Amino acid sequence: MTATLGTNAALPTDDVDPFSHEVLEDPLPMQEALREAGPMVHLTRYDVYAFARYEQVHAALVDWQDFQSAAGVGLSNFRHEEPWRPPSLLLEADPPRHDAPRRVLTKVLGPRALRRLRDRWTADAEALVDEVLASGAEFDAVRDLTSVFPLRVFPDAVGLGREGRENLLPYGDHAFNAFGPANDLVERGTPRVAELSAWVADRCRREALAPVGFGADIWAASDRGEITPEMAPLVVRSLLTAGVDTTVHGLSAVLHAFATHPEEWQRLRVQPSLARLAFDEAVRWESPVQTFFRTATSDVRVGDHVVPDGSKILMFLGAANRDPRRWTRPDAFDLTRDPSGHVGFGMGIHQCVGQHVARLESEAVLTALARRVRSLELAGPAVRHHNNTLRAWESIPVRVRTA
Ligand code: 8QM
Repeated sequence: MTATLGTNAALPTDDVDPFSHEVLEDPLPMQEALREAGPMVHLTRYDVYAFARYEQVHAALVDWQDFQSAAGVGLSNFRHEEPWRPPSLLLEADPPRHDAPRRVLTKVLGPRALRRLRDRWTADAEALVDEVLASGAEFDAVRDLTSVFPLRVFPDAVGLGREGRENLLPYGDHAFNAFGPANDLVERGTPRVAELSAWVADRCRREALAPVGFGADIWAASDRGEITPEMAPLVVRSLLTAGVDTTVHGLSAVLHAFATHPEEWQRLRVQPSLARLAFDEAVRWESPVQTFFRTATSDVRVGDHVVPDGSKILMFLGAANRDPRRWTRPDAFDLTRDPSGHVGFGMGIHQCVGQHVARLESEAVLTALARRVRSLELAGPAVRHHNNTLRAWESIPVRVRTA
């Protein structure tokens, strides 16, 4: 039976707040409820249409024509609301405007650049892991490792000045909170927004960036006319927004996964080449980026229902990555599975342009650890960090036995 266009009779509804502290602490029960309620659920609290099943999340991600990004990929609808910062030329843009900046970043973060970084990052990871292990058998994996390594290697690769780098994580944390509703998490970040945004904008200027690095490469692309000089600083800003918190929390996810799955750690020790697969499986399992929104460009039919033109669609990437319709034993962190096809990096034209950078960072850290650490376990309760978009850890106390 087909419903009449414009009627949404029998569309399941839910008044859950996906951005409440209770859900952020443990989103899995809500995710299951939304998946089981149906292919699409109306979330009454925010008047948005939610997809929690893999099929619909994947379909929405690849359908940029019906589900646009240019009206914002957070709850805020740029058709009616002023964005908190000039929109990203990549994340918050649709074709054709999206494509030139995307092409530039694809090349800047491509295989050639990564080949130049691999040896250095491998040595940096080994040095950091040696430092941490020398400090004792117990440490905090977030404080000492996962929040340290990306900040040691990524800003240098961008060519960012040394001063003020402590601003990167707070800026990113706020940017990811700002995709959600204006709740207490956003309010807590608001006092520093002007200061942090001004610092980021200043650091994206050509004169502020090193002559070699991703930043300089982006500016060089503007010299070649691939993007305009006005676009260059905003493309650099995308690196600084998307490249730090995500890799910290991705690394935290994989370390927490191993600390709670000792048999998988043994598998990695025996076969360190599993490091890359392990990271992707952790990105599936934890989904450090939990959610993104789209906006319907017309009345869009989804199954028997209709998403009205201009309304917001909330895609639960984390829920899709644990959908039993797509994954066997979805809740298991399992190095014998093939995690490819997960939507933790998105899918389609906006799929994470920095994913190879993230994989290289995690490969360097995991390989260094696997060579030295015989066993890895929690030494106390891990503590969540709440963010409207990110699934994150504040603290992961671990105990290791070295080889
Ligand atoms: C999320 O500013 C940006 O272009 C940007 C910000 C955040 C992301 C991506 C891009 C997905 C990691």
